[in-house]
Amino acid sequence: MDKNIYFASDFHLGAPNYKESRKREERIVSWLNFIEPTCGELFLMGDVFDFWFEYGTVIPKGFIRLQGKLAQMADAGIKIYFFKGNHDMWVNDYFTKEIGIEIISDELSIERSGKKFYLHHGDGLGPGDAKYKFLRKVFRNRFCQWLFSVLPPRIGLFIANGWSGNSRVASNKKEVFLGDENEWLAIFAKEQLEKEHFDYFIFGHRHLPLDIQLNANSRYVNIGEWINYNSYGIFDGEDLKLEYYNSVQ
Ligand SMILES: [Mn+2]
Repeated sequence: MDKNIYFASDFHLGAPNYKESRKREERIVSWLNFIEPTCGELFLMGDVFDFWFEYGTVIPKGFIRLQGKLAQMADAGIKIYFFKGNHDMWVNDYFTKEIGIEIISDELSIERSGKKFYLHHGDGLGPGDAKYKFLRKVFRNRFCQWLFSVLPPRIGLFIANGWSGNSRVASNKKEVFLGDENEWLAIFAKEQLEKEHFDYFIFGHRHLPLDIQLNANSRYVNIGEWINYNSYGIFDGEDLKLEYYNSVQ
């Protein structure tokens, strides 16, 4: 492995308003410029957009700088993955056709330089949150998606923006660490470890950068979000690190 692998999630572009989102998008593009020379693979691990829905021939307006930058990186040979988050699970084939991005619907396990990674956005895993787990089934149901798709975008996006307006990003509620024993994605990871070894579990969704030792050989790293933290994961072939992007560096 002669280049690094980068992991980032929860940009929530579009929220809480156009101005704030544009500033964040420029910060993300600046980070992509910064990592590009050392980037072999880029994992965008969900909630890149606060809302995304692809109609048959129409996509939401905006986010053009990010899309242009990703297209340029992909054209230069960088492999890019896009995980469905709970806010942008309605991606279809646009980014694959247009940019060459690989869409990941649920978990992905990979092996790089002899290390095993378990990757997932993090939604709907572990104990609790029965309400969301039910909604996730509805949101991912083909028939429900078809019903939404036949609404005119003006109405569909109005509903979606109302929904997003209630999200954690809109209220910018700061997440609090619950302790190693109570963090539900740590609980989920420990359950997985009983079945199969992984060196690293990487999730987003928590909106809180975390680095938790699960046992002597496994860690759970949460890559945080880009509203407050600008946090990301980097694997250099030896070890996985949680870092923070400072745009003035
Ligand atoms: Mn999120």
